[in-house]
Amino acid sequence: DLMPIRRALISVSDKSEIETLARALHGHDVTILSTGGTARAIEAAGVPVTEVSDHTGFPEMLDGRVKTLHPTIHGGILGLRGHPEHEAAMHEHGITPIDLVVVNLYPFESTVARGADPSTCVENIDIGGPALIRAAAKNHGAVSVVTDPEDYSALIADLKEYDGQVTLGLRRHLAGLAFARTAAYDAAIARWFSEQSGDPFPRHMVAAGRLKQILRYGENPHQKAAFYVHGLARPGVASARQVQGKELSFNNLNDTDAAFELVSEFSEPAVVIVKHANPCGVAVGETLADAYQRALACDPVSAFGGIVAVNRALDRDCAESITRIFTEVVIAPDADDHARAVFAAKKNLRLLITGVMPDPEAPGLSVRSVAGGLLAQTRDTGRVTEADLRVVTRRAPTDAELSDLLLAFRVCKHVKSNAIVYARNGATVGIGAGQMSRVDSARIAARKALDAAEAAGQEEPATQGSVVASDAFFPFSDGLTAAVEAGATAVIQPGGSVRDEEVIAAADEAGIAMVFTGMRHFRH
Ligand code: 93A
Repeated sequence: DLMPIRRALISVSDKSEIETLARALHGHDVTILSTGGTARAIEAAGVPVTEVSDHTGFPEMLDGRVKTLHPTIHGGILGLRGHPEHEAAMHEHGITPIDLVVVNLYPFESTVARGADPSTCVENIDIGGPALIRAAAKNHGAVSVVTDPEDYSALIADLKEYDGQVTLGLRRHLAGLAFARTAAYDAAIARWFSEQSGDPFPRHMVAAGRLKQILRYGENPHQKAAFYVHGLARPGVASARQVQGKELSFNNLNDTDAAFELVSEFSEPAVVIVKHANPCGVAVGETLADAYQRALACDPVSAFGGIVAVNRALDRDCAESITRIFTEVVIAPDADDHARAVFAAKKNLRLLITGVMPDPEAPGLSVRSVAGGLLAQTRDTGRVTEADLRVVTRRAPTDAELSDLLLAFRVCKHVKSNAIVYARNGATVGIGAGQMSRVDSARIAARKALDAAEAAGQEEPATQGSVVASDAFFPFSDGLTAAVEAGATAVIQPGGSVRDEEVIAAADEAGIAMVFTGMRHFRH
């Protein structure tokens, strides 16, 4: 099962650790073949190297598009060892075996991520590299293939332990990694093409991603879990830098994503607190600290152990407010030194910094798994503005009501359906989420506002004089009636029910204002 390595082909774009590898191979008397740039890097490390073009007698050509695509190379990788006909054919054509292929690919993903123009992206589609990798992985019975500097140490360890040879176990493992790499690489290319052509749903849906982290467990301790990220990611949990705190859990990541996506909807200073993937408080304010206090007031009981997202650099005031109660994760585009010092005193709190906010209107796909497949849809980039609203009641909303209506409806978009959101003065004051019946969500939202008022020693709940949003139309007037009883003075909802007339009549009778958005925001 052990195979000696006598000749290696090295062709890498990411040249990190290449000297270490070249020296180790040289130490085992391995002959090294290499392409132009890689050969120069290896030579610079003082290790002898033969250019592929000298080995094949055929020059690199077409701006490097043809470097290793030659039968002398591919025959040397693919020929079966100990197979009389293969060996005779190789001998006849002067092909010598290549026992190790070390290739990492043109950086297509990062070229796209940095916003390069299309022709630069295309030039970074590697053709020869994947061919080398796939050939070596197919012939892993004899050949080793390494596609990532991370794996150099495992190879070097085998060579050392087995005196210049590699075990079948490692060759098999590396072959699996190799095919996963070329698959993810082509997936990124296919995704780029479908983005370019504006076709979000190609014939084959490929989920490109690199393992970022094996998580301690999944949603529950008996489930295994991992976090995959694709280099083309929007700013958020996948790209964030963790400044401090314990390791993030599966649920942390999911909740943090929900919080950050919601807070990115607002242009004014905003704070979102999330529990179990639903917001339990959202507010905008003059400052983040002000917004935080008002977000917290919505449901202080649920906010305990929550995830906090903000859309501005964190300052000391806001950091001090956040750390007054137990908070699992804070995510922000940035944090100043004072804020960082405040958080540093809370060792377990996880602080994530993204550098930038995501664009809420940027196109993209959201994907979820179902048994035996995936459901893919374009992101919900729908954003209702004042111009989209149709007043359907005798009374039109006041300016103050209007701005709260728009806020409440925007929050609704990020609340599990059925969603009912009460808001007042730029803050949510009652959120009902995830119920099978809309009227239950309305009642729960009002009930939570009552509880919050009681806990704060206030006479009446903040739903008095609030506005209310519904993520989908009210099928009956009962949901609206529940909102009126809670003290709502204005309603925002998509409209479009066969019973719209009944619901409008109930609103008029109660003297409240109602607007239709014409857009629904289910979220499940
Ligand atoms: O342009 S290619 O698709 N044509 C080739 O024949 C080829 N062979 C290796 N790109 C090719 N490569 C890639 O060149 C490797 O995958 C590696 O990423 C890169 C290394 O080039 P250099 O050694 O000149 O820096």
